[in-house]
Amino acid sequence: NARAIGHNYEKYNNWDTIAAWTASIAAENPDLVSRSQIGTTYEGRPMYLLKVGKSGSSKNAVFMDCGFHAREWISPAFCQWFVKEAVNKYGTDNEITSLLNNLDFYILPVVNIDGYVYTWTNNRMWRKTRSKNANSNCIGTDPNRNFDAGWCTVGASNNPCSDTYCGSVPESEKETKALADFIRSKKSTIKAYLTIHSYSQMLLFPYSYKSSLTKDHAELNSISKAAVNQLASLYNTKYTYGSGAATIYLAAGGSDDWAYDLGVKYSFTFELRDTGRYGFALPESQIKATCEETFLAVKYIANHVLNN
Ligand code: ING
Ligand code: ZN
Repeated sequence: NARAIGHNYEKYNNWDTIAAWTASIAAENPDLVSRSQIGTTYEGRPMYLLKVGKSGSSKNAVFMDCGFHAREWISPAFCQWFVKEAVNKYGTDNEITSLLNNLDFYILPVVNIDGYVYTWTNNRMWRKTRSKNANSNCIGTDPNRNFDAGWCTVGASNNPCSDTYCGSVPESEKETKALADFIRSKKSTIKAYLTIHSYSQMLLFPYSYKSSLTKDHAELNSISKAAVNQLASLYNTKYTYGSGAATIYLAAGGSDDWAYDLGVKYSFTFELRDTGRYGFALPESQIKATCEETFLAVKYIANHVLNN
């Protein structure tokens, strides 16, 4: 199928192109990739999920999502890159072959599809979903304030006009509900949750909704240190790391904190390039290097999951 073969991984792709790509990458790699739909967005778009891994019984899984926030375009670009690298290197690269033989990767290339479409058509800097709010003319909820983890207690707003509006209730958004339902349904096999944002060059782990440290803090901190060292080994890109509360800001309702409290120990938020020069408008010329370096960090975490 020429569509995925000719897919341009070094450009930002619109939703129609990404949706078509999910079909063709699965069709071209039936032994490694399968596509399902975990839900439908507020505006009615299908939320496609790719399962990447050699078929086998009772495998543990890593879940990774991209495109929570509409304007963070480098994030969906990374999910596409990740799937391409996995299928292209399977069978020749020993490390990737072993990862795909022993783990399944669930990849959700765009969570907030309606918002992503809106950044292509109306407002490049849109962040939230596109759902209507009762008693307000303002649109949208911040999907990363909409999870049931200290919901709306800190670093979030109950004003529908705010960019960090937490929503009317936890999982009020069809998109966050679909994601949470999927993870709950596969709770026993999902060992890692990775959510890809930009920008700031940080690797964050729970908690963000409170300042106290998790019981796994020492382990998550040492994984993060090693993962950012891997990332920097390629182009010397510097990442900071630590709990969200101590590293970026106190913010409740994030998906990584929710996944961790559900029992997914290896729960991380990536904040990809850059540190503010271009911000959300990271030039396409940086897609390749950003994805290559990030791939090393994700691979490190996946190997840790496999060996622990
Ligand atoms: N940053 C994240 C945000 O949603 C974050 C930081 C991570 C908050 C984890 C809460 C939990 O604000 C970006 N750039 O979106
Ligand atoms: Zn974000």
